[in-house]
Amino acid sequence: MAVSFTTYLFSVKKEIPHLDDDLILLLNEIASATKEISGKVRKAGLLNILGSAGKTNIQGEEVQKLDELANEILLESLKNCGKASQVASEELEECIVFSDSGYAVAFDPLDGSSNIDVNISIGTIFSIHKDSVKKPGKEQLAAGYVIYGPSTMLVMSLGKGVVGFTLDIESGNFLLSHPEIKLPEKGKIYSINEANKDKWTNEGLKKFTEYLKEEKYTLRYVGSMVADVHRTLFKGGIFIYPADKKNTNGKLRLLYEASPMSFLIEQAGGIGTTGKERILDIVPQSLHQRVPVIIGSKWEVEKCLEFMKEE
Ligand code: AFP
Repeated sequence: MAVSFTTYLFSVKKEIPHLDDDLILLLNEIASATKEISGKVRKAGLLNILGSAGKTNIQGEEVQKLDELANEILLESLKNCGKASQVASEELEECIVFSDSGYAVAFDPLDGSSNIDVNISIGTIFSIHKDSVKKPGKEQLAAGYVIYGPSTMLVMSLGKGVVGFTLDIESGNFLLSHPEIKLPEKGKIYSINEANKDKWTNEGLKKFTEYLKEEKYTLRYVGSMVADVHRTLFKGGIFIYPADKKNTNGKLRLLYEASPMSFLIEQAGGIGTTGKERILDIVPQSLHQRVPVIIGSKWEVEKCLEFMKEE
């Protein structure tokens, strides 16, 4: 039988100095919580948990019932495991502080909410720091996501490459399925919401997407960052959510979207930038801070920056 998530963590413990028993316990709690969320997502239509919860969150977005449920499941797990010092969530205005030392967790409980009711891949994104979530992404101890797609996969980095596990429904275990995920140097796919093109503030970016079309790239855009980044990790290419006239700092949140995804992309051999700076160098100023996101294979991101600089 393939290696389970817990066995894998203990097997790499000696190679990763910061991977102590408390962090292993915390990661296992996140894995268990996402298994529970996966179960809810897979039969959401039968459980009357589709649709809106009839309220808006700190982002001004309509909260879906599954957003709320996923948030509660993760909060409960993190509280019970007793290893989390503080927790920040897309669905919570403020951080919840459990203690002044321990592991600080930031998460997007259900990324891609607009796709929930139409049964398109969604996910949970998590980022783990020591003591406080307000640290630059390069100091993450662990980051990853769980994608609820045709299969449920957990993709993670502990700062020594990227690894993937697939949820085995029979045993209920996340089993090692992708021991070493490496981003192709160059791809043939670009991912950006081109419907916003007229609002993009950088003309060079518009020329870049036209250039990719001439280069016979194809466009794929799901609208769930987890799904669009997962595809980019495996197929290569580039995912972009730029600043535009509406979202002048971009739309995606630094702590629980841009930073953990950039950590994975860099660990897999790619680049994560705002167009002006490395996303993992940014010192967070606020909990729900937004940043422009350009992440993916080296070749495409460097080419994109060339076009954006010519602007
Ligand atoms: P949430 O619905 O969880 O906020 O996620 C959606 C998202 O933040 C991210 O997953 C997508 O990449 C992006 O927004 C989609 O935004 P557009 O609908 O504006 O393209």
